[in-house]
Amino acid sequence: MERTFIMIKPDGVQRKLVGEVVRRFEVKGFTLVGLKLMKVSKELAEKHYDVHKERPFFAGLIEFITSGPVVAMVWEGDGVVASARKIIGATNPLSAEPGTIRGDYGVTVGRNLIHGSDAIETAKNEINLWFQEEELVNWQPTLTPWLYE
Ligand code: IDP
Ligand code: MG
Repeated sequence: MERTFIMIKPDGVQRKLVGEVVRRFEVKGFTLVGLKLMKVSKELAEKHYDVHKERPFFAGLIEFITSGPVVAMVWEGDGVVASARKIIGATNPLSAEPGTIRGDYGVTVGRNLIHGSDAIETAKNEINLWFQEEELVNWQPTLTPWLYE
């Protein structure tokens, strides 16, 4: 089954949006298979955002991500990688559609609340970077027949 890596950034945690974000993925029909509240080291933040290391906003982004606790999660379900990106909304919250997390709660790109993997391969790498295998729980929700034909 497909999995994606989702992280509620420090602004999302400070703004008490953890429950709201988890709720949106749960009610959509995805399955939570890993979750932890953690302070992010500079090393982990830099690895996670390595693709952006030459960008002008990189230093600020690393400072922000390491500034307070984040909630790291792994969610599972058919098509979860692309669907999660839709639930999250566009990178710039002012361009994100109402009804998306960033569209409903954010006003600026440097405080856009949440991260979601952008492709299946990226998701695999990010899950490996953030979670040990034993931190992920393989389980079959009882409502599976009510979500999948
Ligand atoms: P994504 O999070 O929607 O995948 P990316 O382009 O991969 O967006 O950028 C990663 C993160 O870097 C963004 O979520 C945002 O926090 C930050 N970021 C991107 N562009 C800017 C910018 O122009 N200024 C400040 N921060 C930015
Ligand atoms: Mg990205």
